[in-house]
Amino acid sequence: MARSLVTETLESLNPFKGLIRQAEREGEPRPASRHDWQTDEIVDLLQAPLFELLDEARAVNRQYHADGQVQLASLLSIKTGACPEDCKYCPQSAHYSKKTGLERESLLDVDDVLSKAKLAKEAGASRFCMGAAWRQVKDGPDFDKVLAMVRGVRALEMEACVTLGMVTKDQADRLADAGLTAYNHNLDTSPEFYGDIITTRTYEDRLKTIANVREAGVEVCSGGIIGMGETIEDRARLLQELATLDPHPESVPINALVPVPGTPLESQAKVEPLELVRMVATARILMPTSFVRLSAGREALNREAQILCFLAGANSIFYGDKLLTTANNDAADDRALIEAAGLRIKPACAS
Ligand code: SAM
Ligand code: DTB
Ligand code: SF4
Repeated sequence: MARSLVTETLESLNPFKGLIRQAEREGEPRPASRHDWQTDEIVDLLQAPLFELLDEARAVNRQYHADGQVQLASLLSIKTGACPEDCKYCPQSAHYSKKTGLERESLLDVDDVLSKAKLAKEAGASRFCMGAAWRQVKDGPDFDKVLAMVRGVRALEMEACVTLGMVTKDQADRLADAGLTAYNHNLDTSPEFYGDIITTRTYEDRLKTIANVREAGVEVCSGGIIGMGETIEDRARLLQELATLDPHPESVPINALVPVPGTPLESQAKVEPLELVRMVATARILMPTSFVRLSAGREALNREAQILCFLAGANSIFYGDKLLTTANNDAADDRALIEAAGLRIKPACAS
């Protein structure tokens, strides 16, 4: 289709640098995913005029996710607290437990976990995510129990995801053999800001675990957190790191900091909802095929802000009244919200 003079004029006037290509794309095949996004391109997207950014994210969403499905992922902490890492945002770190007062709990029994997974499926979840406050996986009886949980969740014909800290290639292979769908390991923030947030393991450690998971043939779930005091460049660099992975992570959780009392980040200012909308929209544009999950911090959003996040390309949420240790939105409210937005719950399947 010929480019109109109006389009060209708008583009030449617009700081968004010609990213408005929606009309030109109608009927065109999907462009290949890019893995070479530059930091300044991503900063431009993050701070584009809001409606321009939303238009672009909507265009990508229409091309790649026309079915309007929202994935419901239920989350369970299978081993809580006493983590040796010092992540400044995390209520489960042993470094802050005197101040947070969080009680540690040892690994749950397989049957208890599977009965919770069954309830989650009955409530409409298609994915069950299990989180352990470990620095890394250790071979032995606890890991064997986690493998049994994964097998049990898969037998319920749900997708199974775990987040257990660092894993070796051999451990990732064992998880793959148990049928694991995805492994969650977040980059959390930019490589430059990372050392201000976590000192007990490196960005390279994180990337290595992600590579081990990918090599084992398990899907990668990796995202980050906004609201920790990072700059817009840090947000761009986080998204750039994620979008440089080839293939892109199949799931990208976008968390807004939940400032838990007793953690070093307890006094951080609340994330402005439109900042979250911008982060979601930019992730959608950069990683068109991924599930972009509106994650922690959703409880602080009103219905309209959540709908804006769906409009911006979020197509997955954590579902159920609890995240790991903090509260999440009411499940019935979420089902009503999805219906009000004209979206549909992604059905469970054995894939
Ligand atoms: N220990 C494992 C790890 O760090 O990979 C798994 C559990 S950890 C709690 C999973 C993720 O939850 C973190 O990477 C972080 O992105 C997110 N998270 C933890 N506490 C949070 C908070 N207070 N607000 C927002 N996100 C948080
Ligand atoms: C992710 O990115 N967010 C989830 C999940 N992956 C494991 C965890 C959010 C935790 C929020 C704080 C808490 O409940 O302890
Ligand atoms: Fe431990 Fe994970 Fe919390 Fe960091 S985010 S303290 S690794 S549970």
